[in-house]
Amino acid sequence: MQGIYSSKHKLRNSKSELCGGEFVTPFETPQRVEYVLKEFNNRNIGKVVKPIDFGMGPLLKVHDSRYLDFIQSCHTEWQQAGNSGEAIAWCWPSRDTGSSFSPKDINAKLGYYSLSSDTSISYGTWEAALDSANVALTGTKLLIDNNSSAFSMCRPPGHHATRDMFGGYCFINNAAVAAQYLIDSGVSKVAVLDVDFHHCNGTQSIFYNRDDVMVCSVHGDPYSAFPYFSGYVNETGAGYGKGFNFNYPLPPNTGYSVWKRALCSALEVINNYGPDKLIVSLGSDTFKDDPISFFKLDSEDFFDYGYEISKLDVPTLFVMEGGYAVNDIGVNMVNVLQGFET
Ligand code: 5XA
Ligand code: ZN
Repeated sequence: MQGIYSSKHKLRNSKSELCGGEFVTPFETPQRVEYVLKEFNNRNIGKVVKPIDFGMGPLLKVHDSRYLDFIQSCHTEWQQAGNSGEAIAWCWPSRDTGSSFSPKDINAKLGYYSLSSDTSISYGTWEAALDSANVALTGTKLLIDNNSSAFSMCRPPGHHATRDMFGGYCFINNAAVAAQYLIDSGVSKVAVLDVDFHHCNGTQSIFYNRDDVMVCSVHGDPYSAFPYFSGYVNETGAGYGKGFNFNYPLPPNTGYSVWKRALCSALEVINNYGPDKLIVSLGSDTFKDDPISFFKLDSEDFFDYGYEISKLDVPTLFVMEGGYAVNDIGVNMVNVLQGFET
């Protein structure tokens, strides 16, 4: 399996995250991908290639153009407004205004285009996010050209980013951009399986009305976990998408046997759908020592579920999402790939 890696991810190196009422050093650090790359190479999983530049076209198929302009210009605009720290949203449109208000002030734009205050926009964020999408798209192209599987070492992650909102460390929805690119390349049916600890609110919302991209997610119950406002069982799609969205929320302290049962239910649903290609949003924050999550998976469980996914026998693109136990992130992520290749 080939890997796709860009050193430009290092440009995303924010210094501030609002967590538990305090500013902390962000959990989503540059080290994460470096450890994954190291383990991928140590275990000789495959060749590692650099991303191709796909331009803005594939991103505009999934995201609002004003939103992308905002992410691109935000840090500069923030500084020009006289701010010295990183750009952090702090004021949101009130739900009862319900207007199609177009924000002008940088503070208003931050609130308008964000879904949480954990994610600052720092120097280099746009460049890193753009190349993270290219990393996903290059993996997608490998899937199309070679009909083989690939691993896109995306950073920053993407699955919380909606059509026009950033948050949860995500700016461009890499998995959604990849899925849309597959559809635009003539693939009829794509499934996205999200195994990150957190519900993929962004991916879900982007494809919620569609039957050509099925979305299944196994995650921490949003009654107790970010993103709190989506990821419930009754969210099953709408319109043409009715019956093409599946959520498997699980409670605190869930261990592997229960988690695997939910995964296998999702795999059965995907198998019945019969996708031509599969995208796995791969987060290792289901690990027992993850600092911001509450599942109890061990490192060897990652190998086992990689094998379970391989039974679908569908060309698969793994897109890196979350996972913050940095000392174990390489082993856990690469275990999935090795289990898949067994
Ligand atoms: O998958 N999403 C994440 O790992 C980010 C969660 C952010 C919570 N502040
Ligand atoms: Zn996560």
